[in-house]
Amino acid sequence: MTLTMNTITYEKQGFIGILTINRPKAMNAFNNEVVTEVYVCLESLVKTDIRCLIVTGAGDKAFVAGADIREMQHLNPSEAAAFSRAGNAVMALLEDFPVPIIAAINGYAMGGGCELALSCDIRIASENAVFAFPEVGLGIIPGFGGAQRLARIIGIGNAKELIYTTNRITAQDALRVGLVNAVHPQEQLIDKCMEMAEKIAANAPTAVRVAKDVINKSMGMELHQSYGLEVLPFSACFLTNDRRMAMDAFVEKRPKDAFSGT
Ligand code: DAK
Repeated sequence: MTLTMNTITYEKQGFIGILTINRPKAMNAFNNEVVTEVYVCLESLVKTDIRCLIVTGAGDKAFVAGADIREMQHLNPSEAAAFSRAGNAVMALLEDFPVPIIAAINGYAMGGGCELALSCDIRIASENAVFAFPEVGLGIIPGFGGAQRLARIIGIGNAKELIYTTNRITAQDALRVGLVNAVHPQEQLIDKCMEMAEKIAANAPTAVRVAKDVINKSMGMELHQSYGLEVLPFSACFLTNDRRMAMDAFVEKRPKDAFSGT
């Protein structure tokens, strides 16, 4: 399936989906139209057979350079609230999306663009990627859950430094603080992300989905509250043909079949 809208494109290769924010002339900045189209696309993918999704930006300069400042400039408070609600709905949909999402960060990831990446499961950057939270320099704060997610991912001290100073950091610095999982030359970025996506897609689909759900749920809990969270999901995996096939193959010392997702 391929899908082309005004500001996004979507294509599927095997079990991997690739969603591209496509406004390169505006550094793929997030306006209302992008937010709406990303939401519509993601919703339409929830019930498909994809096993991993890659999100990236068009061109070789920007992943997403944040919210569209030209559009935000004219928002009144109620329009700002509507933008906020729509943007947060997209971030929640990404975070709770049933299969893992890899952000392929191919350039500037500023403000809302960095928040978009933070809502994904795994972040892989190209060497030219630049990260920053410019919001307080524009008289606003990160509005798409960035403050909360950033502190959880890179620690509260690093998050506060980035948000209060609006400093730009390189891909290597992002790697050092744990903001991204890996850095690759730009021309290899999508191939490296596809490689990881294929590895994910080759594993038992139900188990991967359940693992994502359990990890996400436990992040909002104290450790002692999350004990036992996996009991029911773990037992549900025992209903799958994939679990039976993989365990039988191990015990019978033969290669596994491809996982069927059943
Ligand atoms: N919005 C609109 N246009 C943008 C843009 C942006 N964020 N970023 C770049 N562009 C446009 C530029 O205006 C320029 O357009 P033309 O002049 O050619 O028409 C074109 O993209 C190319 O940009 P530059 O000429 O500036 O390119 P450079 O290579 O020199 O610089 C840059 C690239 C990414 C460093 C620079 O463009 C830049 O600093 N961009 C702004 C980055 C930024 O401040 N982003 C916004 C962060 S604030 C909310 C939730 C979330 C948010 C807000 C509210 N609510 C809950 C309500 C999020 C806020 C943010 O993201």
